[in-house]
Amino acid sequence: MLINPDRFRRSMEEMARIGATKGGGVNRLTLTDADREARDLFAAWADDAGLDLQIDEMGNMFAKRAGRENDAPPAMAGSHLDSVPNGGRFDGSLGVLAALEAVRTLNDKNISTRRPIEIVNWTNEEGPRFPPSMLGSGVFAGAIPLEAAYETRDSQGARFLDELERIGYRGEAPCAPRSIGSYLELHIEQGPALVSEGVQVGVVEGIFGLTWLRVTMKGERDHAGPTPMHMRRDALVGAARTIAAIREVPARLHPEFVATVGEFSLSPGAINVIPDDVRFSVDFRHSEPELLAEARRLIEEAAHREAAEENLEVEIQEVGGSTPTAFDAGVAGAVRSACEESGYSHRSMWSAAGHDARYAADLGPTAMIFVPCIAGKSHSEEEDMDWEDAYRGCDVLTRALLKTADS
Ligand code: HGY
Ligand code: MN
Ligand code: MN
Repeated sequence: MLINPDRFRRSMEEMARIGATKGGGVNRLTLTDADREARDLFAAWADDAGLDLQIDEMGNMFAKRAGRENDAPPAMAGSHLDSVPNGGRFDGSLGVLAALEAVRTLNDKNISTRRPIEIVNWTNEEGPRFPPSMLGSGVFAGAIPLEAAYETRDSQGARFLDELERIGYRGEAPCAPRSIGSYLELHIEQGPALVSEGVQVGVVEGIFGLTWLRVTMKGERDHAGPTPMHMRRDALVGAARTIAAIREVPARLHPEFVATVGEFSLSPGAINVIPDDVRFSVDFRHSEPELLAEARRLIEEAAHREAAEENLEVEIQEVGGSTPTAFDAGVAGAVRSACEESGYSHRSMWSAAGHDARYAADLGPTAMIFVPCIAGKSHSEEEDMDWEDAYRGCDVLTRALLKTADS
């Protein structure tokens, strides 16, 4: 291997101590103190590696290693250091710290590259605190207006901009599209394909589109006892029937189609009161835009039908979305030949998880590298991986980055 596995593992384990949870995961919601601590640690390591750190208006961090043609569009590699609530210690940090290990390796071996290399830590890749996901890369790619991102509020009413300033990461550099030579992102697969097939590396050639909705159903609060059933406007019943209908949508569209209701709240939440206000989210994904549009139609149709049935008001708000995107064959080819150089088994695949690579692909040739995680589990404290898989992924990233930085 080109890289130094022990050094890479030590950095991963030190980063995993920030926001560490009792269950072995991490809680590093974007723009919290834990996120700031992770950013500070990454900044210190970037400085130790002699990198020039730029922070932009969205808090995206770009640690630059000079290239022989230092004004050439950079070869970028990165991911994110924020997590979902009680998430895993590999999701995101693997890609940022593998890129750091790649640069440390080039420094050790005194290898220069034509292009500068930029390691990226994207702000708010995950999204649960400040939807939508991939917010920092979305603004960077010009897909999301900066002002809209700044005004986003979390469930406690905290404003994105205020939290970004509070942790001291509202940078000066413009967060706006610029040309990139290439972008590579190493990530755990977060699914079962590589593990079930015993394949070591995924050459990721594209990424699913996703849509996030928030549905509100309002009925009438009343007494659970004397209110006859035919006189009720029960928001929970309408929501429950809608959620059951949403569960049937993927099977009607495609075996790889997915839909999830992850957030749910109701009021007043008292045992003897008919609920009058229920809110829930819907996350649905696929590689074909037409199927995403059809799913949207079916979900909205179900919500309006069940609301009418129970005489409820219904509001459906889109809170995030990105279109399916094919990555670059050339960069995917660099990943493939990096696997062949090291004799790692590999297969082509698409990502059903959202990643910042989706937006990097709008600015330059992009591809991703997947490595297996245990049982394909992620977004949970049990997320885990075999360190040999982490080393192989970092090795492939380093070799592929050498190719794209000299392309
Ligand atoms: O939701 C996603 O797919 C990503 O983990 N934010
Ligand atoms: Mn991730
Ligand atoms: Mn994630």
